[in-house]
Amino acid sequence: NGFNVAVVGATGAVGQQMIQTLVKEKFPIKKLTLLSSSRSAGKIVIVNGEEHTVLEAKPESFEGVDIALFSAGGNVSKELAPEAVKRGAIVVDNTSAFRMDPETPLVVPEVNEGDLHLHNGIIANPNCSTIQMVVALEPIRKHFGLKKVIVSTYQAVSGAGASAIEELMEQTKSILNNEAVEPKILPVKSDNNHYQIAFNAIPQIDKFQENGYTYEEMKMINETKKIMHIPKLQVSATCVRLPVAVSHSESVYFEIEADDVSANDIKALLKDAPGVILQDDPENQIYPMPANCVGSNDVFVGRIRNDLDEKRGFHMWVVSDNLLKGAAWNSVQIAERLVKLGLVGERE
Ligand code: 11C
Repeated sequence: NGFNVAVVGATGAVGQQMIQTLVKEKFPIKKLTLLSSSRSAGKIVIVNGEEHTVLEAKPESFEGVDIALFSAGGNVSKELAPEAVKRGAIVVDNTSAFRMDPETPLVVPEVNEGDLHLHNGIIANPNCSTIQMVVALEPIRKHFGLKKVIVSTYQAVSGAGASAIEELMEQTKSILNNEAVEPKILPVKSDNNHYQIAFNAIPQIDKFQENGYTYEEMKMINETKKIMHIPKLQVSATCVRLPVAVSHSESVYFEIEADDVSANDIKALLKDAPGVILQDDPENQIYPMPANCVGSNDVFVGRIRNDLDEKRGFHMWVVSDNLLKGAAWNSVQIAERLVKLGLVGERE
């Protein structure tokens, strides 16, 4: 009993975490199919002690598949997600291919699980930096209303894939050995210039758009409005890459609609919020840090304080494992919710 599950992009940084999360969360799997581009096909992946050969993803690969988790890049999703749907699968897509399509729900279960009912075969998993921010903002929106958000991110290199983690490690070693570095991947592999990430901070994640914002920044802006169902929300973002391997951090400024709300009210709310762990005790130097969040499915929040000039304005610090809540766990959580809501058919 269980479901036929396919993971597309099974050898990537997120794909690997998807497989581990399916196992860790004991997702009811009848058959697991691991798929990838032709480049990685043939690789062996061990799942629960069993060897699985990664197969090249083709339209026919999805025959008999109930749930397909995609994380192999937008072009693969654009080509193959509709093929999977045609063959009866529900797709949870962790790329930007369908996120802003009005017909495709963009879901973070703690925020807008109800949107799952509107699916047409594909559910989009938001960008990692968006997910952790909206998990922290949603309880605030619900109780006090939300008017404005300004976020600055401090993002881990794993967001740019396994090769970017390698680049950070190699550069760090070279610099410590007084050797020259030759950046090849960050900030964006396909862009013209590449910069050192070790001992540095790069204020570019993804390509620049005509309006001067990067695509990562525009994802945070547009996806937040869609997930939270507030098209008029004022949102701005500055996204920065740091020499951290895993877990994104964010400094979030937000303005609420309600009057007479204190930082303690916000803390009390977040203490019991789903998917949130409050770590906020400045006297004892307790606050979230990326190194402590790796491997956890939760979103960690701390440093909650009132703005000194704007009485409806607050600041907070939000950290989460970008490969888990930001990607693999949110996708598997969506799959779990689809099962619970009876939106995916179990096969005999
Ligand atoms: C990064 N946020 O840290 C990106 C990675 O749209 O799912 C996630 C890309 C995406 O580079």
